[in-house]
Amino acid sequence: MKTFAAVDLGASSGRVMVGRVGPGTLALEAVNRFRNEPVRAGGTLYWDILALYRGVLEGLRRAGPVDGIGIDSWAVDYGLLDATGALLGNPVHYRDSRTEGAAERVASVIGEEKLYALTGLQKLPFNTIYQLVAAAGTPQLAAARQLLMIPDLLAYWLTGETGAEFTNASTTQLLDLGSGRWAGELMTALGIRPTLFPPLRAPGTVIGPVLPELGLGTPDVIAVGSHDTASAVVGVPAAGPDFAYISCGTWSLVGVELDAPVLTEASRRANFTNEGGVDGTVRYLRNVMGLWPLQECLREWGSPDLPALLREAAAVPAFRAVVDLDDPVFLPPGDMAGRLTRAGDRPPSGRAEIVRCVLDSLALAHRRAVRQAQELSSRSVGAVHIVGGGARNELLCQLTADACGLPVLAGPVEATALGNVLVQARAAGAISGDLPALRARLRETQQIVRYEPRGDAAAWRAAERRLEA
Ligand code: ADP
Ligand code: LRH
Repeated sequence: MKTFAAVDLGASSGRVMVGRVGPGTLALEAVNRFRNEPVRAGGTLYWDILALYRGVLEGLRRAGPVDGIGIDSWAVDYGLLDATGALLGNPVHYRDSRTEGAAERVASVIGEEKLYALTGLQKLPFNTIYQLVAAAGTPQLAAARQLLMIPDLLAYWLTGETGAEFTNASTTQLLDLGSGRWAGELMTALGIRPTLFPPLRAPGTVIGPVLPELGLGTPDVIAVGSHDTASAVVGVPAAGPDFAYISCGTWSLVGVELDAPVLTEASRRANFTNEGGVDGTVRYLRNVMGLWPLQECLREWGSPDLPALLREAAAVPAFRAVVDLDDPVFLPPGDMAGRLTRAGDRPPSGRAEIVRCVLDSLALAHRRAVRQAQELSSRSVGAVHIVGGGARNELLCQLTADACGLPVLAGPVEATALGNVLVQARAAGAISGDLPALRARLRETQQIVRYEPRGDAAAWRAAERRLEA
């Protein structure tokens, strides 16, 4: 039996999990969970990176001796290091407003069609490329010698080694999809210094041993799919290739797994992305607003009991209010209940109706993305897997099955940590096999709940038409 620590930092919370892997065994235990609370200071929204690092260190201390450590986190954000290796300021949160107008500046240098052909990425206002263009000319960027994505920054603090893990690098929109290398010419054309970017490293490679002075022993830190969504998709317990996944937490990442990117004009217009996955796969997906609006409402309402609120929402009649959750108006934090109320064609009133509005609307957005993913990639789908915290939301899982007209297989909730552990375990020789083999192990060991679609297709079509009106 071998033991691996998975550090998984989501936008709403972080955790350190211990995974035990042996013949027929894959067991996961949480040793530390901590909230991820951004801080606004001087008008900028930051991640509290040192609080997160403290949570990681505490988790690794509690984990005890392990055979490997893997780190994943949300994508696109980074820390800058100066010439001595010191962190230059707190990493800025992707929901900060500094990127306003940056996409237009990039488009004036490289056309959107060309950028899509080169990088395969959907246009999200907070992609690293736009963040760096927004930061152009700041003394901080001028002083920077190295840019490390969040998981790579934590790995640097643990090992002293720098590098850029491939799956997360693919979310920067600064990676050449064809060659799998940094897009140096694109960077130069945009005034971004290519020397900021360390060499790429593949999931499954050893980064280095933990520094002895940290008092955690010296296990190897192993590169995993360090983009949390890459690890989550490894952790989808699918039986064959004909599945769609929804990695459902702060975001819903909705798509299919492919062997090759889809770079058609229709795909670009539908804002589908081709992110780099583990074992050379392509995560062909769309970012749907996810449970973020619900999280923000709960924050505003002083964190009421979520299961109780979901029971009340289940009793609200369907489709009283629906909103287009793809609208970027919902991206920033604050006044979420107000924005939802103003956006609905029939304004929801009261907490239960607002929650129901979010869930009906999210199921509608899932439906649209699952359908588009199939159409655009020509991959037909027999079931939808929901993994992540959203798999605990029975109402959302059922509504998604209804909306998609497909069975939903919900779980594991901790698919990301499981994907992280599996890639480490394979690198360390504790298990072997390709992604289907890793997923077979998940099916044998993890609890999965099945939701059958209830046949009210006409009602979903009618609700969809209300959004189009
Ligand atoms: P992230 O990685 O983006 O931080 P998670 O995968 O941890 O997100 O999922 C967090 C979400 O899980 C929360 O927004 C919440 O809606 C949902 N969730 C957590 N606990 C429950 C629960 N008991 N019932 C229903 N949903 C839950
Ligand atoms: C989910 C996620 C997603 C990105 C977003 C910034 O946590 O990594 O895949 O688009 O955060």
